[in-house]
Amino acid sequence: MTNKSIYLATTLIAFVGLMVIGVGNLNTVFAQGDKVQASIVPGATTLTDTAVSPNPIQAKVGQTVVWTNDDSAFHTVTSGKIGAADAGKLFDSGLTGPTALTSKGKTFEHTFDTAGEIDYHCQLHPAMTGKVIVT
Ligand SMILES: [Cu+2]
Repeated sequence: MTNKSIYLATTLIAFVGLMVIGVGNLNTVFAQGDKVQASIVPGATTLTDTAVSPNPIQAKVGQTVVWTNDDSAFHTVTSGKIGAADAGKLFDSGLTGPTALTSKGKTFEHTFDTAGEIDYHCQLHPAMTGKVIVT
């Protein structure tokens, strides 16, 4: 390899690298506009279908719903109806781990890839129910 070809190869690698970084950032920018916010409201433990606002949550295919726990109690966002065989299969913030909504300010998010009406509930307070309508 000549010095010139090494120089060209290095320049090409650097250019491709910058392109990859650029496209990655672009995706991040667009993704931020594709988030739908929902709040687990203060006092949610005593509420039913008003425990999460808004209810239902409206989202478009490909959008990400972000649930924020604005209550002082621990909650879950668990797909399906309580006790259903498929409960928690699509999404579940869970009872443990990094996505668990253990305290105020914690968030959980899920991206909806297909249209439909998806029920969800809280495992700790089964009266808390909600729905996501994806169009
Ligand atoms: Cu709860």
